[in-house]
Amino acid sequence: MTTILLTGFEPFADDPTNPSGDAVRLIAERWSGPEALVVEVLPVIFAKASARLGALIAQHSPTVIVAVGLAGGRTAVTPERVAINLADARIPDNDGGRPLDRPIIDGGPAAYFATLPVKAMTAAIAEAGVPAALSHSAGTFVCNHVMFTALHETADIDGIRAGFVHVPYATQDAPEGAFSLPLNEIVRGLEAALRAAIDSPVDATLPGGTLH
Ligand code: PCA
Repeated sequence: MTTILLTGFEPFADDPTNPSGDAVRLIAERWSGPEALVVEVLPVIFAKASARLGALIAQHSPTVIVAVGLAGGRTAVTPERVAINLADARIPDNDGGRPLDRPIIDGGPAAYFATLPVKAMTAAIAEAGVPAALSHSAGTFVCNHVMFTALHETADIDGIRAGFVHVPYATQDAPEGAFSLPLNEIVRGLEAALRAAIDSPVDATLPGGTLH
């Protein structure tokens, strides 16, 4: 049976919750297949998060990996196109770790493109009626770290596609004045993205670039 791996993150910084972790738990409860879905909430700790993801890949041999994280301040659900080989933490992770200007993989490539159909996923989120945009930077914190290591570990394995989606704050826990979406909209957007990731082995040819 085809297995899909979907991850979110625990809360970090000053936020009481993390909609990425809450959303993937809800998706697991509602999942009706036909693929098997493995869901896990990762720690916001550089080394632990990537090690756990590596262990899940080895244990379950998923064909599609979608990791999800919170990008507070974003105004849409955003599939990420690129992960860069750089850890540069503006804030400490949940274990106090704060790498600065460090490669994630010494001697590794500068970047990987997502191997998921990011434009088809963005279109599917929009079709579900949820604000959607393609992103060209996953930042330099734990989310980029997890995306980069997932792509590095799966680079030589045929038949595995991997990528990352950042989500805005959920309305119930958004800081005052911040853009947010109701958690159930985030869930619907992610479900649409996940379905597109599974069903579109080749990406759609659509506009999605940015001018700046
Ligand atoms: N967002 C952070 C790490 C965990 C999360 O949900 C990030 O964008 O790196």
